[in-house]
Amino acid sequence: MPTDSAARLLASLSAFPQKEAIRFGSRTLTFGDLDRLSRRYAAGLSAIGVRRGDRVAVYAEGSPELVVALLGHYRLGAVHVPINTHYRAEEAGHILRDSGAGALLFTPGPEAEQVLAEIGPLPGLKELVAVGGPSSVPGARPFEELLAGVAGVAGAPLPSGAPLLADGDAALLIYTSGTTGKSKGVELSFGALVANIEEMTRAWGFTAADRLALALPLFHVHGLCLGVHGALLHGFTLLLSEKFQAARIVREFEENGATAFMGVPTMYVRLLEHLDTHPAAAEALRRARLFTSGSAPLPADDFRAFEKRTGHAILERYGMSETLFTLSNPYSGERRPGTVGLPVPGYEVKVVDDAGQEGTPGELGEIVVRGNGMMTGYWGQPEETARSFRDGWFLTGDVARSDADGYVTIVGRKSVDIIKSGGFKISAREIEDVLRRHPRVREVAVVGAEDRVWGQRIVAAVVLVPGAESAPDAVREELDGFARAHLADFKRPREVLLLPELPRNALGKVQKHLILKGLPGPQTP
Ligand code: MCA
Ligand code: AMP
Repeated sequence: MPTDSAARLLASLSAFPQKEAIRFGSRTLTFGDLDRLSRRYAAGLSAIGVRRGDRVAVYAEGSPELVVALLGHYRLGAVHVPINTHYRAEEAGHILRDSGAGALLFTPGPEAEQVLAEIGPLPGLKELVAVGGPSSVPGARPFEELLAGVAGVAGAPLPSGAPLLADGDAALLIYTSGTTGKSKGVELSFGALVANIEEMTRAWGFTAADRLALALPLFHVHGLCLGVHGALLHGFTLLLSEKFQAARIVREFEENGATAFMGVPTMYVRLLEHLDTHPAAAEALRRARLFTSGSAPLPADDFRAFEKRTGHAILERYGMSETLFTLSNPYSGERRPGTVGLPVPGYEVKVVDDAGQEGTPGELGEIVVRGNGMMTGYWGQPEETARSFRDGWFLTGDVARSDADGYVTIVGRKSVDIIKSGGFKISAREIEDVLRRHPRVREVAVVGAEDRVWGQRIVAAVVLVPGAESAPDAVREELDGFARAHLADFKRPREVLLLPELPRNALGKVQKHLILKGLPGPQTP
């Protein structure tokens, strides 16, 4: 029997066949179109040998086809594995290898094709599917071929009805950075996804009448889970953009009847800048029902500036790939600037000391959570999974205080090695591991410095190999080129400090806070 969770995700497809599901520029797809296309795509995938439980990786720009693919994967019971499209060969190759993906969807173009060429053949990766245009990659099938029925392969029956998937089956495998270099796969089940996204979006008053302006990437849980899964669960319309542009978001409200927007704080900085130069745009935003923010701290000043311009108190919430969405300011009730609010229904949240004991209100501690949106575990890493829990509570690594009335304020992270820039989570260790391979580099320490637009910006403190020094600008340029070649663009250090030595304590441990201390405060790039 189909279970509630998987069936709930597909229910709108048949419930609202004529209704606009996605508007993407001049294109529109109804829920009926999503139903028909995702069945065909699932049949096409099945015909080329993809089976239930297989991982299908998606390294592609946001488009309606990605929603068709997601639904097709769910119909087949294949696990959807998104890959950040900024990733270069080492980062994307790691995910393909670690997940054991049997098929990969990619957006054709020189950058992605170069990345695929650098990764080279992988034994498990049998099928490449080009989505969004023709590709010169040998053996790559066009996405349309899967929709049309695959030539030369015995036709597989169209998957019909809801899939035979249990709540505990893996739906998504999403890679996230940790403190230890390479990213880890977070396995999310249908049960966890549906339980948490339904609770969160219901608490925010979403219904089928909404039209969500969505410019978040579809390779992280913010855009993919809250945005796409929220739309599927409630039957609301997505006004989808491939890329965030403030003017485009305003147009979604002015011309396309948007009712809501979800963004990271950097997007609100950009919206505020846009309102500075286009004050009339505030009128269209004023008519909206809801603006939410998450993935990084929203500065209280930006909250207030946005409220002053548009009349909207941005609803800030908190989450993690591992736990989905666990704290949120209320929809009705006080949205308190600088805080992430109260536990989301289905979750318990505590702020605890190192022994796991809750303190008194106002005391700093680590946020620990337990509830129904929790990951199944880190893919293939049972020990790492076990280490991330204590007595059944997930250890978030985020440091916060809880007020007497339960509102939680995040003040930082336990590890300085986790950086959040523009909503992307970045491992300082991963950047250090790459830069250390440069022949001029003897030692390197990467830190996240406060930044007005990005929240944090990446700074690398570098000690050069004796005798390998050169003009500072030339060294910086070389390191920049090296970082560009090996890392996603957003992980590239924006500043390189050339130091005679790294600050260390008596035990030889690098004192990253001293590197940060030497830097100026929040900067606009
Ligand atoms: C782009 N750039 C960045 C970032 N993004 N630099 C630092 N941090 C970034 N996040 C740089 C590029 O390297 C490039 O630099 C220049 O900006 C222009 O690149 P472009 O791609 O055109 O930038 P953009 O389109 O303006 O991107 C900014 C953005 C984007 C829209 C804010 O970063 C974004 O979509 N962020 C959302 C991330 C997200 O969804 N996180 C949710 C994770 P150069 O020109 O020098 O090469 S899930 C999560 O956190 C939890 C669960 C939660 O609670 O939600
Ligand atoms: P990710 O691994 O990309 O899912 O990022 C999760 C992390 O983002 C959390 O552990 C927090 O550090 C951060 N985060 C998410 N939402 C907020 C928020 N509203 N305020 C502060 N930090 C946040």
